[in-house]
Amino acid sequence: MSDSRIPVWLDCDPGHDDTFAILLAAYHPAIRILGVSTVFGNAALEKTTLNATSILTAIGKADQIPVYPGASHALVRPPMHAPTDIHGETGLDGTSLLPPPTVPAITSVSAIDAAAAALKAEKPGTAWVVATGAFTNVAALFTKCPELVSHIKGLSLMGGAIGGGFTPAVLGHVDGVPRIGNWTQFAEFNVLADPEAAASIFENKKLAAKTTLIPLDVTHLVLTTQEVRDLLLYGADGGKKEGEGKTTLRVMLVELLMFFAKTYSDVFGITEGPPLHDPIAVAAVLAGVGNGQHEIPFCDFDPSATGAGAGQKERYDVTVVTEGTYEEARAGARTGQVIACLLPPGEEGVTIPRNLDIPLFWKVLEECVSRADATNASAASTKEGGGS
Ligand SMILES: [Ca+2]
Repeated sequence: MSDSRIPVWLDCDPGHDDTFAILLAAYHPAIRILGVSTVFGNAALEKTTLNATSILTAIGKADQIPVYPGASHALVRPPMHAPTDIHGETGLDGTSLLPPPTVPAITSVSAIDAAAAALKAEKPGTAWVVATGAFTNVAALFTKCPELVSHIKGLSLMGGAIGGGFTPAVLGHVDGVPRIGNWTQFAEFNVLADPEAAASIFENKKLAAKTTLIPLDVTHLVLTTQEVRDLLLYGADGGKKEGEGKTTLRVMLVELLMFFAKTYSDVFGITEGPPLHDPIAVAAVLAGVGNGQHEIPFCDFDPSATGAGAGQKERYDVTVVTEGTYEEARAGARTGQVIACLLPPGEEGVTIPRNLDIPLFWKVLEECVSRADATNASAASTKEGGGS
């Protein structure tokens, strides 16, 4: 029987929200994760790599999903790491329940070569690359192996901020100044961390036509409210069923979210609950599941358009501001800003959804936590049964 699941390579920089991207990619029944590569970002590369292996251990997948350390700095810039008030000293502060990794990262082959080999082993037009950190590894992958552009099915990126009322999301204020970016007034972290990498992806028109960009304008619609945190902590039935809810994994996940909640409230003034960016980029690969429908429907048209433009698919020409240093960006330059221009109807370009089915997204994510709980429980009982 052929495996109809979607093959996915996940590049990330864990990171609180990367944790949920890994969980969704590892446990969604329609996704077959090929491997994980890591990149600098939320913390230095050694830390994001350690975090990736710890997360896979926590969800019972360490022996099945290989982790490869990738780039420790941008293509042409020094490394830029998130300040410790965003993700903490480790890049993943806020819980003591993260286990030490049982399987180390693989360093005998480079992340780029491992990703290329894994993707080429899949049938043409099937595999996705998802990136939820700086786009350094992804840009290097398609530069080294340009033939992969026609081979893959798609590229899904979490990054950028559009602004201008692209969605109704609140993007926040810092020091009383409204902003579209989460790192500077204009730039989102993953793009600013390596603007040249982002630019090289969007300049490649064949690749751009296969790319879905999930900007802050969309992720800030997906807030981890108290209700969502309760769902993740107690499960879909509120923990009423014997032996369900509040497992170590669930407590750990919610502790990570709570750390993020405080950050978003303290730094960005978003008090309803923190946005959960990265798993949305994983959810976007589920196009084509179930008779061509999204498992989690995304809206890639302007819902407010009426008349002839109503329901018209939107595709964008995307450019990135690469002028300026990180320091100049901090001082107000537009470095790392993403500029999206709507293309005429029917032209190919980057897909930038404006919304998704958010309650369904949370339901699907919780189901993945449930599956991870079952895997962990089964591993624990095997251990007990084996007497070792
Ligand atoms: Ca990330």
